Amino acid sequence: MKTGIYPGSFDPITNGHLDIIERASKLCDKVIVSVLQNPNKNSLFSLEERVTLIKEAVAAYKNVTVDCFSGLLIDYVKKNDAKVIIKGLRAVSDFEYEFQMALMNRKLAPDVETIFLMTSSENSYLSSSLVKEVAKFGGCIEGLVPESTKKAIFQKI
Ligand code: COD
Repeated sequence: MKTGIYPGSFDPITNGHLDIIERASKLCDKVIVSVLQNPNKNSLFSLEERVTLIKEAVAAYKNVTVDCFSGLLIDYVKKNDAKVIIKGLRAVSDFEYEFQMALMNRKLAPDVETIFLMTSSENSYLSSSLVKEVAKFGGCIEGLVPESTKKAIFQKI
């Protein structure tokens, strides 16, 4: 597998995302983690902050780079000459939405495959929004996000 694109909002990156990135980096020659620039979404972190936090978290993986995109994912995938989209799957609730997106992306570009990596059991309940909510109300987010992300969340809140 050559270049794999792992897209997402990453607001912010969690250990669930990081686990998918680490596993994808063993399957692909190169992984591009790409943050969606979505001005309509009310994000806690700016695009630049999200990119910086991911860069800090993936520094140890030499074949992983971090980027951002706007517009259609499939156009970005083609622009990077990639043939693989990497997605993480948690519960059944992820499946319906991801399945729909995978089919639409295949319709738009039949030669691009979406590969799903199952979450690790210890991360199956983890999402960026839950982490933000727990932190907002003073709960412990130790072990749920990379260390530098944890600091950044508490600085923001
Ligand atoms: N364990 C495993 N995987 C996880 C975990 C976890 N704990 N948490 C999240 N993930 C996976 C998600 O399932 C997803 O695959 C990925 O990590 C990113 O997650 P998020 O929540 O940061 O990002 P999303 O789901 O909001 O990202 C959605 C996209 C940006 C990929 C999507 O909206 C998109 O492609 N938008 C571009 C516009 C477009 O092309 N639209 C048409 C689509 S057909």
